[in-house]
Amino acid sequence: NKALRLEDYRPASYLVDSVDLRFELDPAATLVRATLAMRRNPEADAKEDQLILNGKHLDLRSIRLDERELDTDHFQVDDEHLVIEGVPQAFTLETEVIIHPEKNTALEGLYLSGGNFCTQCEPEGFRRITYFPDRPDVMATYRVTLVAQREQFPVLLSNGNLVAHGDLDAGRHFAEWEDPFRKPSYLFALVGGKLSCLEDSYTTASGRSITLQVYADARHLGQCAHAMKSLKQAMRWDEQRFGLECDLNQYMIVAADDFNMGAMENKGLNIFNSKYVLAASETATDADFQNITSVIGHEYFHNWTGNRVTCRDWFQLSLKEGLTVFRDQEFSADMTARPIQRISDARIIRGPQFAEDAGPMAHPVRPRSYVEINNFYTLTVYNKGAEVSRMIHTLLGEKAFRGGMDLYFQRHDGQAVTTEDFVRAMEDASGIDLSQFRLWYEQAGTPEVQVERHYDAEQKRYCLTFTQSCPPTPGQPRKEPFHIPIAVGLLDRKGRSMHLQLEGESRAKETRDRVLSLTRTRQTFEFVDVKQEPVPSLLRGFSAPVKMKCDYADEELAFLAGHDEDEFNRWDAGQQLAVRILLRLVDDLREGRPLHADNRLSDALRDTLENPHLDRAFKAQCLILPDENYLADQMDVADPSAIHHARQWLREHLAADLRKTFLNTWQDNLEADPKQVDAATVGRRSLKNACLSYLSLLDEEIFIELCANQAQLAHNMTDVLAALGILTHRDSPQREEQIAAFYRQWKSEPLVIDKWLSLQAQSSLPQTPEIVESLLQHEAFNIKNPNRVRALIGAFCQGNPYHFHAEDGRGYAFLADRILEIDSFNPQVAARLTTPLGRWRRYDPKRQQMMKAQLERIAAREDLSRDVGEIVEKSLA
Ligand code: HT7
Ligand code: ZN
Repeated sequence: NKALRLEDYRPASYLVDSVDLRFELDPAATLVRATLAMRRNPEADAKEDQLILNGKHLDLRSIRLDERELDTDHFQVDDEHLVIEGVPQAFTLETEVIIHPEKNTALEGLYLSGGNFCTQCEPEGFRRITYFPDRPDVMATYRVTLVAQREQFPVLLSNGNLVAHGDLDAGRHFAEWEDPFRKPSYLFALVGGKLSCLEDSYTTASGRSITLQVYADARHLGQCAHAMKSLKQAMRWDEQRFGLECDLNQYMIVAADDFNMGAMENKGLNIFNSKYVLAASETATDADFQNITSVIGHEYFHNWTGNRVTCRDWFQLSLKEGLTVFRDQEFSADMTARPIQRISDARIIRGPQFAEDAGPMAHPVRPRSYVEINNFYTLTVYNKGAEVSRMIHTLLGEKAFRGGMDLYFQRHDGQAVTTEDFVRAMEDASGIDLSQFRLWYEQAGTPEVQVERHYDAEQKRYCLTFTQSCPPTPGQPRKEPFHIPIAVGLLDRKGRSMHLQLEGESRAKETRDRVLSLTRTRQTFEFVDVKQEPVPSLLRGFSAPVKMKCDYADEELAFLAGHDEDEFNRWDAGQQLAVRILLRLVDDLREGRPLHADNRLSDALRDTLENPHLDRAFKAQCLILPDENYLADQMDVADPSAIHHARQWLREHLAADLRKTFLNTWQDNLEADPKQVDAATVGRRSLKNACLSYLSLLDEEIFIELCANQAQLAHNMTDVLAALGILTHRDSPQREEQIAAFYRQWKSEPLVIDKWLSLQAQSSLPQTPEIVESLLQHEAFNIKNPNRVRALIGAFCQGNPYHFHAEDGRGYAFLADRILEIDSFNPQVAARLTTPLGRWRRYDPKRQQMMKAQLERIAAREDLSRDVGEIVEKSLA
């Protein structure tokens, strides 16, 4: 499998001006007739007359060039291409192919979900529909005719505007759609089937009315209101924050049960994993509601960052994804609470993204090569990419960043461009030099920043010296220093932020919070007129995706956790303190020493819980101890078992220490209206359930009874799941009863059953591996459905490190078996499951050997997909 390299990019030899597509939709055999108006690309280097089109799993029926049938002497077809020799400067190409949606289990191209036709074309699915130059820099207008049996497929949708529809012979009907915007093939979509629609309208800032439609199966129509509300909020937000208005007459969202990822921003016809559309407070958790808001926002924001301005090639993926994640994070922060959103963003970066940066698949935000592009829809491209946009925002400020966005659209609307074009627009609009900053796109790995501090009491000077380094990553043994924005504050003894004045500056500015630009390997910032030795608050708001290392004393962390004005850092200080305590406990456990309590964390948490000025949702976040995967990443050699027991021990210790505070807080927050999902009610629910989870660790049956009652009687899924989640770790009759009752109640709601599967997969009970094996055979499980796979297999292998890394290696064998099984029908999903095995270097020699053995077993499979092949090969390299 050959790698593609960024430096090999060449413009397409032929362009497509317009596309006319006719689909005769039939689950077993769909006929696709494509008429392409093509011409030689004046920008192409070679003046060849050979036309190469992409095409995969297509049964070619006929080819006509300028209305003349081509015979087999004039073209060649292989598994991936159609090559036509001797084409003229400009011509019309007509192809007819048959495809087989019913057999499409890879869920790329045209496939069936719940009996409905739908498509997924990004990144390279269009080539599974018809022969085409399937690359994002070939943009065309589309006219699409869909023909199908009316009875079975009453709704027929595609991008753009409906221009004609009507009945045909033999029970068939048709719909004709025209999309006036030029678009790359990856944004093409069609949907056909039995769907109901929630309709509304939106009036843009300039007064245009847009029809909004959310399509789902009839029985789920009542669960579409939150998606609709989120869409309208996103439209308003983008007008207000970025001055960007929706350009469509009709905006459609369709919920599909079988979907490889979260959602897809096809022009005017977004297709969503139903998980990110459907929600009611009885069936979806507060987190589900928030995810829906953010994914609906994300896909909508793509209409400008991705669709109006798209990517030149897939190496530029973060141009649209990183920027759009930044936009959706900002949107969610405005819809809920900014510090909570930031904590959730940072959890992803510091957990799985840093792990990706430290693993075998580490790659820059703009990768330089790939074997299978589907493997590069990663946390690095998406979430680190968002951090890169955010850092530009931090360095430029809101006004200049907005100026950069305006200039970017002014220059590039309707074009397929690069991350370089984006950075240049930011530079030109702001006058700020981002040359060194560009390294964030080019260099992989997580920078580490070591801090030294020095206070000169006599001179009243305070120095912060930062030293940055970045570990080697595959293909990049040495790194140049990054341009790192470090937001800082200095706290006095009372916890107030001090005035910040750097050496050489006048005192005029009243600044208590500022951004330092670290650009050199080692750099000192000297603050003057510092009246007392401060405690520094560093990397406020997580201002850069780096590991900041400061030799804080435990007391200083506790002080920051109690006083920092920056809520993110206040939370973070508590987390850092918890990590230290947990890692000491891990050491004690490994050395067979008795475990000792450390009251600093209890005291800090008590102060937080009793502080009337802090938000409830924030308090709930502070109660969540760093998770087992994150703790494993902080160790030289990860010990999943010791980590699990240490964390459990600390939770029990905190429960005992803070019993009274937890009980009071739980009681004070019981009144959370089950039907409401506003930020205040969500905060209340999260806090009372966090307290209940601690209380349940006490040896008091009453709390288990409380959980059982809550699981059985609550009318809100967050409450039900919180209680069931507690019970799932306890070997008790209540557990069995409630798990069975939950299934009986929800067995016809697959998205709810996913929660049921995940809870069981994440249980710490010793019988969990057997339960997971047996759930594979359960009537509710379907290995062909990606949501079910993620809910059971993903939750076990990524969300239950204690059992997945069982000493006998059966977790590894279990995963390898599933990867091999799934790879034979859905390589994308199989490849994503492979990540935990790729981390083998992080474990002890025995586990290393067992994990490697499973990777080798997978690698030895003859017909392995390119998707899994690339990850396994890089993991073993
Ligand atoms: N841009 C979309 C990417 C996507 C995707 C990629 C590979 C395979 C299936 C997929 N479904 C959607 C999603 C997004 O970032 O908005
Ligand atoms: Zn996206």
